[in-house]
Amino acid sequence: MANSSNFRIPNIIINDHILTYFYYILFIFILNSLIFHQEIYAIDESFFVNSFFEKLKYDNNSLIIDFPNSNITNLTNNKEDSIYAQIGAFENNVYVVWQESVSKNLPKHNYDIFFIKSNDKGKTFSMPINLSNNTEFSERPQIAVSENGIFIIWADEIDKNNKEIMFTKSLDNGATFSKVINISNTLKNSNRQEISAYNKNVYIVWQDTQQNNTNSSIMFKSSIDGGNTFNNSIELMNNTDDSFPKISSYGNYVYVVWNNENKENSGLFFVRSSNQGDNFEKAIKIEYTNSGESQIAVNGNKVLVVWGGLDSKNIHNIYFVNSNDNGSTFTGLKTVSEKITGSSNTSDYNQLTKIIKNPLNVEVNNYNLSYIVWQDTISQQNQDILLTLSNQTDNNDYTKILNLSNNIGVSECPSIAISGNNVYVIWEDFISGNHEILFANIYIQT
Ligand SMILES: [Ca+2]
Ligand SMILES: [Ca+2]
Ligand SMILES: [Ca+2]
Ligand SMILES: [Ca+2]
Repeated sequence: MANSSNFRIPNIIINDHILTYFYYILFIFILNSLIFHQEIYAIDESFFVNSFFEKLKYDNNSLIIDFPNSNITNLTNNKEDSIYAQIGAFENNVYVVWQESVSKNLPKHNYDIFFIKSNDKGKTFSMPINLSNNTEFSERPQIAVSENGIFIIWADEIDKNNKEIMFTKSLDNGATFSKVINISNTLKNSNRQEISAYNKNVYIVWQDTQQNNTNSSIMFKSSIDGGNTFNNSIELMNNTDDSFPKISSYGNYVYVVWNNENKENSGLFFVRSSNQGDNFEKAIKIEYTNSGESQIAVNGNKVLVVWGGLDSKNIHNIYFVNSNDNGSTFTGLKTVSEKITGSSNTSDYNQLTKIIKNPLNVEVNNYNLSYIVWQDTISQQNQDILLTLSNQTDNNDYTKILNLSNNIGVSECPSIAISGNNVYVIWEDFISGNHEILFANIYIQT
């Protein structure tokens, strides 16, 4: 009996162990399939290396190349109104924020700010996190990413005449976010916010507008401890009209650009700080006339300022200026049309100026290449998302234009992020009767 017991006991233990192990494996399998089914799948970059990129590089028949629809991912895919998405990237990570209606169980019209992330260069995305999760109308999220964290802002309508800029950050790669804080904290209407981050430095600009007044101030606020504390706000300019301040940073430099439609002082303005936003030099006017909503991107000492039109102002081309000395001096005015064709006297130039009809919501990113993405009018009913790029190091001209959305209906409000050879563009599209956030991963072979 003793022998038999001795023989059997270990067997039972082993069986129990195997059973426990089996249940564990089963549990993991079920958990995995649950998580997996909730993830969003995007396309693989290998496609582009073999076919799309070759077409982009060698197709001489067309100035505009259609991006394949089959390689666009719907990131939201819900019945809610999903709009105004922005994207950030760092190493293999891609982060997306957007504004979405959350009408369920609420007496009033409400939107919240949602966040998703990918850890595999946009192949799969996590489930959304609601960052604002409040009853105020939450709008226009912006995102900045550095090796020190993910920094996100948006505007909450506290009451009818007062919006405030809200801030949250994640220091664990988007797993959790800090308590939301009010950055602007003024009685004026605070909106049109933008954010930039460099290491632990976080910089925010917005527009503060007095009640019943179109004139507004360009406001700036900085943190040099990863968004734990913020310095007092600085007013960069007052008495501006229809301004859309934009911000970028690198090293100790902080750069801000904005448009001013106020007739007394109209133009495109640029100002920089060389001491992490402690104070700013005198603002300069980059362009006196013809300016619209601008964007700015920085890589090392290279500064690129780009602008298209406004809703109220059609300027028929995309303009830009470069600086190679941290914004001390800028090149003369250039247009994307002439940079692609090399001359304003060619038929290609004329063709391009027909393609670039009314560029809006221009976004730009500076890496080894610089990229410009915008929304443009294809027909009365259709707008599409267009992208072009240039090789900065060789100072080459811009290449062809890619039509990324390439669909019927209004595609609008693009945002771009770059990490390595991956260029990520998202935008808002009206498909199946509601707005969705669409995602394109353009693999650039260099
Ligand atoms: Ca939707
Ligand atoms: Ca809300
Ligand atoms: Ca305010
Ligand atoms: Ca379209």
